[in-house]
Amino acid sequence: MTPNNYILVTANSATAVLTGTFHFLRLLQTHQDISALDITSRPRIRHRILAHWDNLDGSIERGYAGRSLWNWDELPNKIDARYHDYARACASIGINGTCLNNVNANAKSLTTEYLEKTAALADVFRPYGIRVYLSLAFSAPIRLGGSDTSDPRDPAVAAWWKQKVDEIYRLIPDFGGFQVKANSEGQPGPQDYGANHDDGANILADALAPYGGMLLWRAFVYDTSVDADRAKCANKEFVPLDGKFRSNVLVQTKNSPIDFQPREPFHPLFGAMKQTPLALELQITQEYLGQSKHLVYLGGMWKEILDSDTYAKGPGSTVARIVDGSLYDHSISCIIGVANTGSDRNWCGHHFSQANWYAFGRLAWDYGLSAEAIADEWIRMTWSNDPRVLDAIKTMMLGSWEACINYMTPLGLHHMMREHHHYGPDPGFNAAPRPDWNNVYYHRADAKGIGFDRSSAGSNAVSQYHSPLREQFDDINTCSEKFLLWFHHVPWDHRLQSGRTLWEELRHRYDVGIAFVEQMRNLWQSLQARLDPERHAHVSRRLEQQLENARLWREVCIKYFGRFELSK
Ligand code: GCV
Repeated sequence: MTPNNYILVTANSATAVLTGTFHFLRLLQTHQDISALDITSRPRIRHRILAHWDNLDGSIERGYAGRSLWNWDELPNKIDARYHDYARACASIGINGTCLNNVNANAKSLTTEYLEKTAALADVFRPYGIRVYLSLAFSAPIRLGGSDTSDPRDPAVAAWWKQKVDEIYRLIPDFGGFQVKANSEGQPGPQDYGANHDDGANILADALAPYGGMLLWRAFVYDTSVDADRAKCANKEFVPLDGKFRSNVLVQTKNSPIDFQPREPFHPLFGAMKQTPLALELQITQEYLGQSKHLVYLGGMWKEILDSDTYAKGPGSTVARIVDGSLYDHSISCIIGVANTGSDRNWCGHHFSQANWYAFGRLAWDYGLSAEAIADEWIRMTWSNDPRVLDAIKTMMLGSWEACINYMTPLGLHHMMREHHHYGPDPGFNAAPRPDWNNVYYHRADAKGIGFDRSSAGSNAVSQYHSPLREQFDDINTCSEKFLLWFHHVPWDHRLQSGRTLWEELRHRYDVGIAFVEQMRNLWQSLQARLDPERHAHVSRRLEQQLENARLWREVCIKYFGRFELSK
């Protein structure tokens, strides 16, 4: 037999052989040349986790694809076939962890009854190389342990956590660790007792350490007493704690400072904590990007974040190099994506939302891949290798994120959606119980102009970025127009690069965004004969809804902002 007569997939572990095999299948499915394969691949980020905001009652916070996949009532006895399908899909794109429950956690998930259910899922996922993680309620020692405190400095509290973790590892020997949302949006945490994030994280980390478990402590905090600008709060709370966390703690940071808006600059915590590994949290479920009604491919958005240069150690200090641990030489690294899966037949509510699940896994494995290359793979494997189909869908996907920004929040606008459910526009909303839950807090439109002044003359959020970014963002003339209204309050008649005034440009952007959705609809129609009727019809209906909603964004926003512009 000559060497050309066989194909060898080999690796340093059984799971890695599985990953390699999936890679080979991908080459076949995407019609690649396999005559002279010589591929070596290793993940750039070690822990690649899906975070499910799934509640124990089967509902999903920010879930748009039906009920939770986990049927807690039937577990541990009944193992749904879909658990295997889920694990296979995750493994095929290199995902190696799943956090099963909502970060707004119910303490009940740590009871023995629920741990046995979790263990049954862990048994299903193990052969696919996927470890389970749990979100915990910091108040669990009170809720489950009968304690009157969950103060992390109380030795009895630490002992309670230790015995709970021991119990978990007896049931699930390869348990991954915990994800914690503490002192954030009303969740309990160490600050309830005058202790701090490091105290809280460290007792949990100490309990996990003997087993090699990891602690993901979220930095999504925005206490108004810390700073009046929500964007600045996380850095002000966490940077002083750098160096105080145990080595198995990662501070989990959203890609952007406010929330998962259609576009924001990268979170300034990246590059501000050198001694602490930072996990990057992305949102696959499209809470603020049209949910499962809009076709928005997020590959480009995540690339923009990962490729952003923080300049923390000079040029080339990208967010990706902070997350993968290479910039500050951390051996532990993690990326975590808020899942968009549910029990819908098509998994994600919209056939195209699957592309975001796929892109998350592929980028987590290799953030050097381009959004286009990932879209190309996904289209070939999901729809067709037919070049006409490929070209049309690629055009749709690659333009879809920028279109969404344009018809929702162009030029750096952010947080303008309807209250609670976050679908559709409500720029005038001003009735929330806290200022930074109001939309007027973010756009600050008045007769003079529009935008949040975070320059050195305003909230000075720019100071949380390294030079030369700080200076670029600070100056209205050098700040990238994509972040203009995120950093500046800009006069309505300020001229932009296009030669248009701000007001003209805003209106133009809404039109451009809508025109692209119309183009997507037309391209999709042109593919009717080439795709299966059922899926084609489903996506067609969704595109109509998207177009209608995009037009609503334009109508409501132009009407609302027009009042200020006219009064100038
Ligand atoms: C899980 C936003 C979402 C909440 C979410 C929160 C978080 O505020 O709207 O649903 O809660 O982020 O990430 O903790």
